[in-house]
Amino acid sequence: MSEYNAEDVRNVALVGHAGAGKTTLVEALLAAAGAIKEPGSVDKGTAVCDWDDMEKELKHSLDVGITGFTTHGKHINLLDTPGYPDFLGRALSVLSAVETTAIVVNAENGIEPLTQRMWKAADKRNHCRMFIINRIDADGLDLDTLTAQIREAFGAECLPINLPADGGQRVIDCFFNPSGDGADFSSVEEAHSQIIDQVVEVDEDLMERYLEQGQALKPEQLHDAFEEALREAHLVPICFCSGETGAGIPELLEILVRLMPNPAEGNPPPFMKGEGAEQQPVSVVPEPDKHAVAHVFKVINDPFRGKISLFRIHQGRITTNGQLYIGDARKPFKVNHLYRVHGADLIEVDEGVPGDILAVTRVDDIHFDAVLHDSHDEDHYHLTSIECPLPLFGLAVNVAKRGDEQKLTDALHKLESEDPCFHVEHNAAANETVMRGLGELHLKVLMRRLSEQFHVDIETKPPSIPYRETITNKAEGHHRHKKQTGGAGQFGEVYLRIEPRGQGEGFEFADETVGGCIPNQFIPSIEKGVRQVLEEGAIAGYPMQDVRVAVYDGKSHPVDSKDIAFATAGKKAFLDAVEKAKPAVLEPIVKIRITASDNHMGDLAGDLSSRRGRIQGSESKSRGRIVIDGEVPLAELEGYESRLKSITGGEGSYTIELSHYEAVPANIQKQLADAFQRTSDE
Ligand SMILES: Nc1nc2c(ncn2[C@@H]2O[C@H](COP(=O)(O)OP(=O)(O)O)[C@@H](O)[C@H]2O)c(=O)[nH]1
Ligand SMILES: [Mg+2]
Repeated sequence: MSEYNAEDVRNVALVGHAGAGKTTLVEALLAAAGAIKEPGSVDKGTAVCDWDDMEKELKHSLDVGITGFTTHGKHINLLDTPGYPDFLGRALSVLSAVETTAIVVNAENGIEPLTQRMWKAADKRNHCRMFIINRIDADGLDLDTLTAQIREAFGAECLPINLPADGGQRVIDCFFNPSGDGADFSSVEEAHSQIIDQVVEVDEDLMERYLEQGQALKPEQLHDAFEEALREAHLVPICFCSGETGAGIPELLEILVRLMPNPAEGNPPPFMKGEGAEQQPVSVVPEPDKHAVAHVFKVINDPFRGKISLFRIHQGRITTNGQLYIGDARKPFKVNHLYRVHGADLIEVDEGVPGDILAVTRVDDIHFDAVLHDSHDEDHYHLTSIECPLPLFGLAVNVAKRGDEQKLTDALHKLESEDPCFHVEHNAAANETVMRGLGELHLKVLMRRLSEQFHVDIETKPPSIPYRETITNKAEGHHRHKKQTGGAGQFGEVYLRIEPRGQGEGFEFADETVGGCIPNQFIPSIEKGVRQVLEEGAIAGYPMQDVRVAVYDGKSHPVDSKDIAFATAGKKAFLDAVEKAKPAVLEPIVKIRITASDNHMGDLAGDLSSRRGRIQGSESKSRGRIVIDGEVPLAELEGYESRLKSITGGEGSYTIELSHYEAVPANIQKQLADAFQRTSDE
């Protein structure tokens, strides 16, 4: 039996930029709730959620850390996430397991890139949100201004629910028991009435009692309206604390216990049934007596414990010895053991209720994002997925020792299954395997796992750039394929027109022949020939995109015309047309955002323009920081990480995302075409 019910569960993801103090906060909360004797430390390698060897060594979270504790009859699960943009995929994927996203802000640094990114993600997911301003023990803070900045960036619905006092040494509650003075800014009274005003706006009866009858409302009377305000993001509480000194930690705990939503109070999870245009939203509710429905938000391939699959129960109960289906599978697996997660430890339990976050081990068929359920009624269910950024940092990998190829493939496959932002692709044109991630650190960490956990030694090199080909003019092409050698001959003749389409519009093929000059059955053969060129490229060996091809005339032969003859004629007629249609090689252009100290602005701008980049804007941040936005060809970013570190003395960082494709300069197009000529002549 579970020691608590669904309504007692609180699931909270701690998100925000690296260094904000999320992992330290988990320690402080665990200690305040009595779940651990004393808080551990990230710096000493004793924190519950930074348990991995590499995390201890780097003193930073690289992956999600999960723990839970029971206090005041409530069970609180904390999902600690990494704050480096490199590990964004891992941070984003836990959002499907919680109702509440708590965005932790470093009081000294203020709003940082990941603060904004995670706010957007929580907003998309319709999460109840709160801000935790941490590290209020630091000297020389201006928390009044920071609060104003947060309200300006994220809306006036963000309101302090407690206030720092005595220069951040303690925190005064402004909601449950608002009394006392000495707040470092604003006043308890003002903060209290701002919150109440905001909450009563979602409930007319309450509003009337409060505004017209002047009734003082107790926290209990406000509870339902408070939850509604959270659900609608009509209220986003801001609270203050220091994970280091413990100031504000009991207050934060009280907010989690008494105010943050239980599974029924949060917005319902976006479950869908069916695929594509056919899919329909379905209701999944946190009631224990319904069919079980759980969602796998993370899998870990552990060298000792095998595959660990972490899931959140959204409906029904899951018990040991029960059976669960994975997605649409016909055969269930038996739940031999169920575990709760506490950092590195798996603690055996015999039952999970709605809202619970649990794990099973060694069920190899479970994959990331799978839905587990105990009745075929819930076949074809899936949870709307979280949008992850496209991984653009690539490295071509090869085994260092011949014979290890299969080992490498298997290991890469496992890593890919754990991380939504890590992709492995095979580039047939260049015959290379390319791994792609969100940043150099991301790939570095995964490479270490390849060697330490999977014992594969690899060699890496920069990957070929994913160029594309297209045409820029209309043209016509013709080919007559005729072969007469001994026995049966081959004959097919094709005339076609091609024209460019808009970027992203794709390929279109049309049959505009009249009078049956080409028998119907050969039209698909011609398309097959054209598609072969699209895949292999016409001028430089890269896939061709955004073209319209219309076959308008041709000839056939009653005996010698066959599939192969028209495929060849189609291919060559298309190549003939491309040659006259001003073909172009396109390259990926990325949006780049660089964060650094503002005295490096000049050097960074100069370096970017030497890489054919352009700066589109910059914004000054507090403490002499600057954020620079620009565009640059992906091909020019080779080695950028180390260049940036050397310009900024190690402190600068950057992120990229795909913007669009653009024609390469003529000299580069010539180089690429010449290289293609050479390899195809070999
Ligand atoms: N002064 C101070 N330092 C803190 C506080 N919280 C965390 N730190 C330190 O900040 C660094 C980063 O903390 P960590 O918990 O790893 O941040 P995370 O990246 O958000 O998980 C560590 O050196 C912590 O000891 C705080 O409230 N005050
Ligand atoms: Mg951390």
